[in-house]
Amino acid sequence: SAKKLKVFVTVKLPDSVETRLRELFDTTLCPDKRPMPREKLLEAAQSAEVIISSINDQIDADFFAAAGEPLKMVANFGVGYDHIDIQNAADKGVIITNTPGVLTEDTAEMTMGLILAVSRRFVEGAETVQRGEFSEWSPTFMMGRRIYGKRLGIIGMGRIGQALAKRAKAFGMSVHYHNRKPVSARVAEEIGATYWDNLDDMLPRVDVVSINCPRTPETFHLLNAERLALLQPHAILVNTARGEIIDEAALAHLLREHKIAGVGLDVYERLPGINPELFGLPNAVLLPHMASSTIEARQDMGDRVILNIKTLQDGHRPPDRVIPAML
Ligand code: 8YV
Repeated sequence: SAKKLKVFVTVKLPDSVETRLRELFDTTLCPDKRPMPREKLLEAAQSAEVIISSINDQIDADFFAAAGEPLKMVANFGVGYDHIDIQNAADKGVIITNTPGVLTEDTAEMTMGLILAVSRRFVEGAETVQRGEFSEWSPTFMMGRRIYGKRLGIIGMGRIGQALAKRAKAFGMSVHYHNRKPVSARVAEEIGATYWDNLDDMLPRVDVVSINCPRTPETFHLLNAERLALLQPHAILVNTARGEIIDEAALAHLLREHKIAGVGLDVYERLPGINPELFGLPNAVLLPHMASSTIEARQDMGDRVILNIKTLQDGHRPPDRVIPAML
């Protein structure tokens, strides 16, 4: 059998995944001190053949400058790879892989949950009870807005957008979407969604907006102050993609001015350093980047990472390779 690859892991993974990694490869697990210091990553890059990275690591030009001759691949634990300079990786001949497909349903589930949580005021209601402040029911208490019959506008109709579209349809919403191009005829028939070529035309015409596109140079601050201003005052916005797609300061301002009805966010522009203007608002449901955090998805993501490394170790082309042309 092939020589075991020297693998370095930058994050704590589920125990079962770590066990399998140690069986198959010459694995160095994530050091106990977390978050892992940057120097540790750069040091590991000098001798490792494979690095298992996460969104916490900047796999940038400095990383590739520090990387040693042995480095063959960075296997990202996650589908989004906006923290990886894939052009630089390609220039250096380093393979980049991600984990597509295995967290689609989980992320779509959480997005649907956020839409419901914001429109039906789950968090406000639950906190009211927890504080012991629910003692008498009234018909006008905690009124939210139904999502049945409403229009959902999805930005980015890839795997996750499509999984969300199916769920939204089952809840009685009509689905609209903006994407670089319309989906294939087969997908269009399956999801029954209306395509908007121009995002600015879609935004004022929907009740709920969900962001499900990758973060690329083109989608950075896609929802800037001007675009956010196109939303209707009763609209809600949810983001389970990447924080940088929304201008967070502009969004906080809009919420405070009651120009939109609510937001559900799982991702933020900077960590640490969520805009404090978002805090303390009853109509902002803020989650700690947990849309793909299920026992099942984390296992499947680990399996996918392992499959990619094992394939490389066996001398073949890893299945989930990402290349600059995909941007
Ligand atoms: C992960 C994610 O939790 O896959 C992604 O793009 O954002 C999440 O599923 C995170 O990226 C882990 O690296």
